[in-house]
Amino acid sequence: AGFTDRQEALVKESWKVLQKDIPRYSLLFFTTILEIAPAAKQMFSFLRESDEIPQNNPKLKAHAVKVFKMTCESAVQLREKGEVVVKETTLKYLGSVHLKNGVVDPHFQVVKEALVRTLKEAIGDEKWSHELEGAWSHAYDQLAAAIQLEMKQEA
Ligand code: HEM
Ligand code: ISQ
Repeated sequence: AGFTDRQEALVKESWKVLQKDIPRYSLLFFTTILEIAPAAKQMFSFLRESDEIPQNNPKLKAHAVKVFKMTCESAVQLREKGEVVVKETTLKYLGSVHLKNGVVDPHFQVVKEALVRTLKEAIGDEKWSHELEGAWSHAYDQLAAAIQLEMKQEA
């Protein structure tokens, strides 16, 4: 299904809020993933060597930002074209990175839940809405589906 102007605007506005404190929200995003699925720790190279979650890890930050940004871009594409199209080379690369690191389907639900919780913390309860959650969830699901399909084709 497509996406309304309003849904797109909601996603874009909340992405701006996240951008106000990238170090905080990328760390919160990551911490929440591990809170929901502690075993996922082993999959991340920047964590395997350390006991604690690194507080200011450039890789962690950059990857987390990419997830936020790509989801936001997916929202724009859903509104413009009614579907999410990821550049072929990006999709191939992300498919292989996730496959290689042992990511499986249920993990995508974990990351989605962590993304939503992080957003909720950033936006605040007063401004939070089901509409906002629905818009991000939908954009994320479409993006995740593209990556998952690529992973299956490569496996
Ligand atoms: C790496 C995006 C879902 C685990 C990455 C990278 C990006 C990314 C951009 C960095 C690739 C690089 O430059 O090396 C996404 C997006 C997702 C998604 C857009 C969903 C829409 C997931 C899920 C998991 C996961 C569900 C499992 C919990 C990982 C791992 C790495 C990675 C383990 C490698 C990190 C490392 O050791 O360097 N992801 N990801 N990702 N992702 Fe995801
Ligand atoms: C990689 N893939 C999905 C989510 C992530 C969150 C934080 C850091 C890296 C990630």
